[in-house]
Amino acid sequence: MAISAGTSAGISAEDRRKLEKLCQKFRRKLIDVLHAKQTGHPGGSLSVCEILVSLYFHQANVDSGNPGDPNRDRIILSKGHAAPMLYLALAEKGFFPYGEIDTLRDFETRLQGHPSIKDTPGVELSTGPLGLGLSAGLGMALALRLDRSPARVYVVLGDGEINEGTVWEAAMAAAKFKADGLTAILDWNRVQLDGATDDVMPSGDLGAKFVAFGWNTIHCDGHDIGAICRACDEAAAAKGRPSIVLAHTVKGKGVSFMEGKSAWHGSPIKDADYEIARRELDEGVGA
Ligand SMILES: Cc1ncc(C[n+]2csc(CCOP(=O)(O)OP(=O)(O)O)c2C)c(N)n1
Ligand SMILES: [Mg+2]
Repeated sequence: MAISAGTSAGISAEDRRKLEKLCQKFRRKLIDVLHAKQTGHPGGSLSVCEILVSLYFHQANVDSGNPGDPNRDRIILSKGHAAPMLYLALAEKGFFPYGEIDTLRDFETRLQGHPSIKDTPGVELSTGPLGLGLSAGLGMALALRLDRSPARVYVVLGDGEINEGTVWEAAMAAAKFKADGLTAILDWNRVQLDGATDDVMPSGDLGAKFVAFGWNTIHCDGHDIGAICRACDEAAAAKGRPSIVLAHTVKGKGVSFMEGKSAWHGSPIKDADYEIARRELDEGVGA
């Protein structure tokens, strides 16, 4: 796909439109595969779609033709259960054939239920147990700085995930070490596995919390590709501290009956629901 990847100077209207189309394609394929497999995580995959597409197809320097480039940017999907959307992005980037997504969660597939650095080309960190990605990403950012690399590290977090104490240890350490090569992006959909995030564990004003921890904090609409790219540019320009993009999203985005519902965190998609979801995505309802 002819998109000016790896630039960090905003996104043109034409490129934005191409990426919006890519999101539509990914959402349809995601629903097809999760229905066919009767497994997976629709809600969190749909909510992170524009975030991953903005990173892989515009913001980050990631090239499947040169996967070992020491100066590549690193993208970590710390909320690893959204692996199906990650696999669609990696396939479209050319790390493996697009059709391989149809093997999702099959016995001996390279595309397991959660990302595996050992098995899946393009994956930078095995994730699934929540709370690990920010610490690992911080370590990568510090190592890259020692190597005088221009590469950035992007860590995509879930808002339920940040209940994990390790996230806040990493938040403290990232500020202490002035890790300005690190950008966290919070998929702030306000829903987690079995309820509203604020019912399970109230997190209050997350922007104020990260500011208090010494971070540069940027809010954006997490389904607006232009806004995500601008926020990431702003993050890259901030020196002497790490940045977090608080991306306001909707869990299940694009399928009306899934939107905002924890019931669709990890439920298999039955035939009748599949028909409705597919029709809505074809017609662009809710997207
Ligand atoms: C350490 C750990 N505890 C519990 C789980 C089970 N789990 C998987 S997803 C999830 C909820 C995550 O919610 P959130 O981070 O908000 O993700 P999203 O809404 O983006 O799907 C939980 C509790 C896990 N994977 N790891
Ligand atoms: Mg959530």
